[in-house]
Formats: sequence, C-alpha cells, structure tokens
Amino acid sequence: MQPWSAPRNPAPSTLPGKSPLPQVFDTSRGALTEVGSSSAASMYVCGITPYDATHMGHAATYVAFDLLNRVWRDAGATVRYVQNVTDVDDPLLERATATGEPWEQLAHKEIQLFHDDMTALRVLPPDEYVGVVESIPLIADHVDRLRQSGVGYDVDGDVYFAAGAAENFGSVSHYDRATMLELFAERGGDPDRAGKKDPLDWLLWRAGRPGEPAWDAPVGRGRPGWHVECSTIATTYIGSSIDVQGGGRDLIFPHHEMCAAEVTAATGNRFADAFMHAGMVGYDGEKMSKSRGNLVFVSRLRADGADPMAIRLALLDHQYRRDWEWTPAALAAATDRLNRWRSAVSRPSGPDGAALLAGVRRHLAADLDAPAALREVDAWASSDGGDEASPALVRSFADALLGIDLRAD
Ligand code: 5CA
Ligand code: ZN
Repeated sequence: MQPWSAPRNPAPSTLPGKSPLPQVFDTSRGALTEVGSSSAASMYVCGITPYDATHMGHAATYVAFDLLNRVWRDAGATVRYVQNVTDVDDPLLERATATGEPWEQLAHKEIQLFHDDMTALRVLPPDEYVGVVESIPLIADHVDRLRQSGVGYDVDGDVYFAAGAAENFGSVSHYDRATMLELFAERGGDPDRAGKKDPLDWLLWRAGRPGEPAWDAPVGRGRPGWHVECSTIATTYIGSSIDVQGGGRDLIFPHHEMCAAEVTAATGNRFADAFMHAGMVGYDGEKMSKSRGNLVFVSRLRADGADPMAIRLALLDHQYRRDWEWTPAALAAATDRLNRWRSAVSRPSGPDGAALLAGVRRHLAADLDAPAALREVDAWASSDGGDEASPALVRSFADALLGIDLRAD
C-alpha cells in the first residue's frame, strides 16, 4: 500500500552539527535507554484500524514517533520505518455491519482521511506502509510455522498461541496475571473461549465464519488474529530484532506483549530493543476512543479552519509519555505561539540560533521532551539579538526537527 505523501523536509545534513542519539523510556526495562545507532535505526509503529477518522489521540502518538524519526535522522542514522494498517479486524467489520457499508470501502475511506491528516501534520511517512489484507499469505505462513513448532494449537478450526509456551511472556508489560486477564478481556481478547489451554492464549488464525471475509491458506480458510499481523509485518519488512516498537500505552498489553512472544517463539530473538508507549489523550475526563465516542477529529479541526501547524504545536506541548486532556484552549494557545514564532523568524536578525539548536536537540534526545524544546524557542522568539543568519537557521530546524513549517500560509 502507498503511504501518505512526504512533506517537504529539509535534509538534516543541511543543519550544522548533529543530534545526540536519543534516550527513550523502554516499558520492558522500566528505564531510559539509548536507541538506534548513529548509522542506522529501525522502528515499527502500530498503525490505525481504519473504521473511524483520526482523532487527537492517534495524532499525538504518530507525532511522538515522528519526533523520534526526526531525531534519528538528525543524528545521522538511516531510518527504516514500517507501519501497518489493520484493514481487516473485528472492530472494522462490526462498524461496517452496523452502518451497512462494505468493510473494504469503509477501510479505504478512513485510510485516505488518515493520510490527509498525517500529511497536513507533516508526519514523515514510513518507508513501508503495509496492510493486513495484502499480507495474508505472509501472515498465514507465519501462523503455520508457529503451529508446526508446537506453540500454536487448534481449537475447532481456529489456531491459538499457547501463552505458557513463551518464555518471555510478561517481559514487556510485567503485569500480574489478574491485570493481564482484565486487559485481555477489555482489548479484543477472548479469555472465556472454551477449549483453550489457558484463558490468556490468543487467536492466531480465525477460521472463516458465514458473512465474514476469509482467505484460503495452508492453515485453513480464515483470517489472521490481531497480534500476528504486526509480528509478521515487522519481521518481514525490518527483521527479527528492531530498535523500537511503538504505539499508545493501550497497546502494552495484550498487543505488544503478544507480538513479542510470537517473534521470540519464531526466531529466538528479543523482538525490540525498546518498547515505547505514548500516553493517552483524553477529552471530557475520559480516554479519547472510538468506542466511547468522545472524539476530536483532526479533519474536523482542519475543516473548521485550524492551522495544521497549530494543531501539531498543541500536540508537541505535551511530553509524549504523559496522559493529557485535549481542550479547545490548547489550540488557541498554540495558534498564538505559532504566530509569535512566525513573526520572530521574519525578523532581519535574532539571538544566537546555534545555541537554540543545541538546546532543542538536547531536549528532544532526552526522551523526546518537546515541551522543553518549545519553551526554548519561545524564549528565543521573545528576545532580541543581532545575528542575521539566525532567523533562517531557526526556520530550518523548526521544520527538520519539530516538523513545524514557519512559512506564513
Ligand atoms: N491497529 C491497531 C494497532 S496494530 C490499533 O491499535 N489501531 S487504533 O486505530 O486503535 O490505534 C492507533 C494508534 O493510536 C495506536 O498506537 C493506539 O495506541 C493509539 N491511540 C488510540 N487512542 C489513543 C488515545 N486516546 N491517545 C493516544 N493514543 C491513542
Ligand atoms: Zn500493531
């Protein structure tokens, strides 16, 4: 599948100096760790399930990983970035059934809208953007191998992964069993399915049911379970050891735990060096989610006239790991900030831009502390100085590092 189109983006090599390699919080270690190297870095970021439009929570998560991508590039690394799209799964099929729209059409429409939002927010596209439907043979093959190796087993034609067979199960989330059972039930799992060895065993392959899409495969006619799509796509398009697997905090368990168990069962490798998780964005006191219906859509804000760069600045004003609440006031404040920055880079001169660049790099490399970086730019914009090269330099790294285009529209 084609990803969204790339925003014009200054090559980091045009900036003087380099970013340090980033330190990020790895959920599995429970600590900060340096990720990537100065020559190469790889990340797999879990993509959308396209049954509704991109909301501010999704946007915040993809902007967070976009910052990591930009820091790596600025550090000199060639970045391999892969993202999936869950274009067949229960929530999508349920929504299509409820609205009477063909599921393929619903997915297509929402993917298009997501792409437009990502382009508007100047999120750099992944190198490979891979749908589940186009990957069915690869995924089915992976399921078949897991089954033949003994970690996968059949229950009435469906195939399940035996959690007890995975030595590393629990090593991503470190949750206790009661928490695992609760989250598994909440987030697409089926702890009560009869015939499983353990309630936490998860679906690898769902045999075709009447009225559901299904594909012929060596494991039988059916469709993939959720987790195995990501473990297959990531290992196929990057490899069995990647630097970062990313997503929102709601993916720690079961999704990233189960992906990691699948990869280790298939290859013996630790899947990701770091498992990074963005905080949850809420609205009106609750996590913003399609199922709760309390959504603020990026496309709605854009249609109402919000400058996408102000939306991006509003997102960047929160360190990615914290939970936060979206408010209309945040957008108004970000619009003011954008205007202040735009006037500041239009001045004939400004204070030392190289010092500001060093500060922004230092903050971003410290677990993507964008709010601290923004405050430094604020201070620069509100002070005077006599360096004529500085406004152009700031305009250029605001674009390359923060993804903020300061050209007036
Ligand atoms: N397709 C799967 C991943 S393989 C999926 O979770 N899709 S999703 O559309 O539900 O979410 C896409 C991404 O947005 C995930 O990384 C998810 O963790 C993140 N996300 C969802 N809701 C929020 C929220 N309220 N705040 C922050 N991130 C969120
Ligand atoms: Zn995923």
